[in-house]
Amino acid sequence: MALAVSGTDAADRLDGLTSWHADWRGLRVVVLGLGVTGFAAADTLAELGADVLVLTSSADDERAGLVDVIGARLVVEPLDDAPASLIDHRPDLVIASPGFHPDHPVLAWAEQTGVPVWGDIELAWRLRDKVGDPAEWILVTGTNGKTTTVQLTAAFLAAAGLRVAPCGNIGVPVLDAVRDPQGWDVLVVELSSYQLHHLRRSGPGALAPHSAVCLNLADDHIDWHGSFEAYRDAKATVYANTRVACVYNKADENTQRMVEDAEVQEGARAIGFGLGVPGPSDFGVVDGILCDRAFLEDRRNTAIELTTVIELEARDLGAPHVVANILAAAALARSAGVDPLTIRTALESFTLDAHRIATVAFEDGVRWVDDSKATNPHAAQASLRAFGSVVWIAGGLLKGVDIDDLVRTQAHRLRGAVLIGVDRSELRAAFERHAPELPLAEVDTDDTGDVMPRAVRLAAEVARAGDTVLLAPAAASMDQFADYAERGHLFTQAVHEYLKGEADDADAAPTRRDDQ
Ligand code: UMA
Repeated sequence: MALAVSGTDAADRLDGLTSWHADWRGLRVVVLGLGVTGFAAADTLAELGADVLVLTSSADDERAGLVDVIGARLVVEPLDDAPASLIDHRPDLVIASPGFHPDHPVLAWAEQTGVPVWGDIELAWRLRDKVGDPAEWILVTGTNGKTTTVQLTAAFLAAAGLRVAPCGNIGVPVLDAVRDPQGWDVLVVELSSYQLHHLRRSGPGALAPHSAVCLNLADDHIDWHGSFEAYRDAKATVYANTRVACVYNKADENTQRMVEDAEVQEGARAIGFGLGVPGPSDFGVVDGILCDRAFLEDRRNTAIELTTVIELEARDLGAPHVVANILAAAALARSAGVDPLTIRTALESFTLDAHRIATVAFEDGVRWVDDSKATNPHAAQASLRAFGSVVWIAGGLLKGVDIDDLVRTQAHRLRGAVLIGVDRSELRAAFERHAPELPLAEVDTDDTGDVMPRAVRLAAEVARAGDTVLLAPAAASMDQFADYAERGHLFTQAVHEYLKGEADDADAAPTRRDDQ
């Protein structure tokens, strides 16, 4: 029987594991989950010689089949409790995939027994010296706009000739980026609140990013974190130990306070961004010109032009929240030395991902917009604000957040609303309270294929020339769709079919005598 290492020895050993080239051999690790994160963690640790057990309540067959090949073991079981396989493995360390809730029985067991838990992001940080000089890390979080801001920042850095990898919550595990043999100059890391929850702010595994931003903060994932305060505290971790620039949103006090309270490194600057006139050390907008008033010598008296709102509108990038994302990304890129002209040039070829405030049709004066990515009230509010008169398609899974304020503050711009999804009653109640006169229609089917055709028909009945029919559900999609992308895709398809049907009907209609 192997001799048990004392708790102190195990902790000392883990403290020393801050490099790819450290000795990870024989370390007993339990990896929780076998999604993209769990697989990347198991693969990495097995390559380093650790003794890896993957525990998960479900796994797809392809990944499950590969666990053996990479030299790890897999146990698939319900995980309602700490299973015997976990206890028998006697782990020195648990690596939790982001989706594991903080109260998960295995994490509760780890806490009770004193076994450290790391997220995949800490593991990746410790291993960042695998290929040549470690890349700089730029961190992006926030309730909304993370992925767009990561893509913008990466586009600006790439246009400046840097080797840059967007990764993290965007869908590519940071461990995959760190292990890429080609090496990178900069990783632009999107962090979810789940990933931030598992990060420590000090000690050997604490991140020290080049720059960081929390774009905004609003109710989301409250069911996961337990309270808004816990969610906010997780998000605030993004700024810990920042070395160069802490970028915050001037329109969101929470983000400013996070920067004020953050323990950063000597010399790190606070840089604000916002849609108003920038102060010295800010990014903002003056007379339709986006400007940098932070990274220049004479910031008291001058500012540098980055681009204009008109140019952005011409490229479908003019919605206020998109302009805010561009300012934040420009601040991060400028903090890394990218020049203003490079940013302007990169914007000329930048396009938003699908389902983000995308105009999918314009017919008879009505604009049809797919913003299926607006999965919470804060995102839906930003979307609604971009238009004058709106027929709003809303609803889905509300994830425990309050919809009341959104309905109250946005009702004035609505021509009507069409409610979809399982949490319709909460939305309906909010409309009854704040806009009882507003035309309201409901789609009560659960049939995935039928929801959008019906919603589109109902919306078309109320829409007038000059209106926008906006899918910005303010809710998650999983009650009726595989994900927000499927929801947006089915909406777009339904819009095109509806408009085609209308056109065919018009063609087929007998010509009236007085038209001749
Ligand atoms: N699992 C359990 N028990 C649990 C939870 C999960 O056994 O209680 C298992 C599942 O059976 C599965 C695996 O864990 O085998 C899934 O792990 P995961 O949910 O952490 O998902 P990954 O595939 O590892 O993807 C994660 C992020 N997912 C979540 O945070 C839920 C991805 O973000 C991210 O792109 C990826 O890591 C790489 O970093 C997705 C997301 O929805 C896009 N994020 C949320 C958001 O953006 O709102 C936070």
